[in-house]
Amino acid sequence: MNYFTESGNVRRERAFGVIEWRAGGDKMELKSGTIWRRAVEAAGLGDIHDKVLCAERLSFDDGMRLYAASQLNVVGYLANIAREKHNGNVAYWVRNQHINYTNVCNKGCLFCSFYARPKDDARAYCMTPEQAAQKVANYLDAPITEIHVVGGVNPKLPYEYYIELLEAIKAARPEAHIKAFTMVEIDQIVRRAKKSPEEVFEDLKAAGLDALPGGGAEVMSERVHEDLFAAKPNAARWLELAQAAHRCGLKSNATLLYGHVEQTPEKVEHFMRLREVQDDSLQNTSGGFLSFIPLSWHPEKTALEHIAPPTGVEDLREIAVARLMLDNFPHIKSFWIMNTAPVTQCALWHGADDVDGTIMEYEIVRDPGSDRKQVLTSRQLVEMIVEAGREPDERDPLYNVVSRGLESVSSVESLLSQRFANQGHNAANLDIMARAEVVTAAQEQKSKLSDELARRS
Ligand code: V47
Repeated sequence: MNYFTESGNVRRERAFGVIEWRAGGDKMELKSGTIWRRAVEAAGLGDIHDKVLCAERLSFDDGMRLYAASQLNVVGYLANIAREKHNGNVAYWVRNQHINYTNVCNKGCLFCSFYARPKDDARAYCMTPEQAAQKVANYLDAPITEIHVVGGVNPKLPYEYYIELLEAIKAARPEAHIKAFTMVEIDQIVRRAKKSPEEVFEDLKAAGLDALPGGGAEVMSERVHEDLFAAKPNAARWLELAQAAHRCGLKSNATLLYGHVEQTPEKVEHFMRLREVQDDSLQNTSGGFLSFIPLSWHPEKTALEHIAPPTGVEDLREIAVARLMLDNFPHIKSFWIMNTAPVTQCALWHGADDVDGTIMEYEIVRDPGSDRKQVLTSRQLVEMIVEAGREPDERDPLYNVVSRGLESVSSVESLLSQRFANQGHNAANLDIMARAEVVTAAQEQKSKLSDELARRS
């Protein structure tokens, strides 16, 4: 709306600010007091807004208040300011392939449905390096740039297995980056190697390792560690290994598993600890952590199945608070497998700048009765971003831009559909691949929940 003020100035009000031209002068002033400012103040977050505008660091208490604020849209608005400062209008996606090389795990985490006990579990599997390489070979006609490799902590695997696994994958697809092993697997590999973490990272790099995924720290709280994943290395060890990786020149990600028994101060503490480690690495390098991924917990088939999963609304708040607290992390990812495609589209306006990728197959969270394929095609990822009003950029795991906008969206998906048809995958799966939102049964249920919540609010 444009109008004349009493002093004859021309004033233009927009949701993002007020611009005023003085009568007879060319000076322009930007004023606060906008619709959004009023909403932020009504939510009691005016001081945090000021800090976000000046890129001033938020405190532990600020983090607690962002979780407590009743208006998600205000928290999302603040996160979006930070998001656009870091990444403008761009939303990243990646052509990737996940390989979960073994589900055998001796950690027994109560939040997990993926693992099989080392002894007498009919579900147990472990790929040989050659079988993992065959998985890579299955997708050679798709221009994948990232191979994401994680698995359980399988006590039978010798050090050489991990080296050979990387070598076999690299040989099958030399041009792709390998992003492999959470710090929990690294802890196990270091023990098997009987070497220092630095020596192990150098060996793994020589075998083809390019970067490390997040995962494994879950939530940095001794209490939750004791209750849900006591057999895993604790937060201090996870951070120590991440720092060793960064010193060896490897980039890594970090995650937070939320929505189970954790409490808000524990999540804020998680951010504070990650931020501190990233500060340290920024003193010597361009920063060891690349992306932070809040992981929405899926209770299905876990020992904690009685706990209700987080809603889409909660997922958006996690993304937003992460963006605001982790001011030294370049990227915040909304992993569509966990969050669903529609929630991920909203997340692009609540702090996220990355939707992850094509995935292909995912074992850690899936409907046990369904096919293990969980795919979004490159076209679907790009359409999802464009429909949400952001500019898609395809990236590799190190966030080098591979293609911009719609430039590289080809007929990859029809190639994939053909191959799946040849391999006898069922019609429902092909139907899923053709849809704009690809969601597993669990994810569909979750998005129904968030629709219902939106209708009630
Ligand atoms: O550490 C296990 C989580 C993680 C469940 O770095 C579960 O780009 C939800 O770290 N519900 C592994 N989550 C996955 C991971 C990851 C995923 C996507 C991208 C990146 C990246 C990393 O999965 C585990 C654990 O926190 N997890 N069980 C569950 N039922």
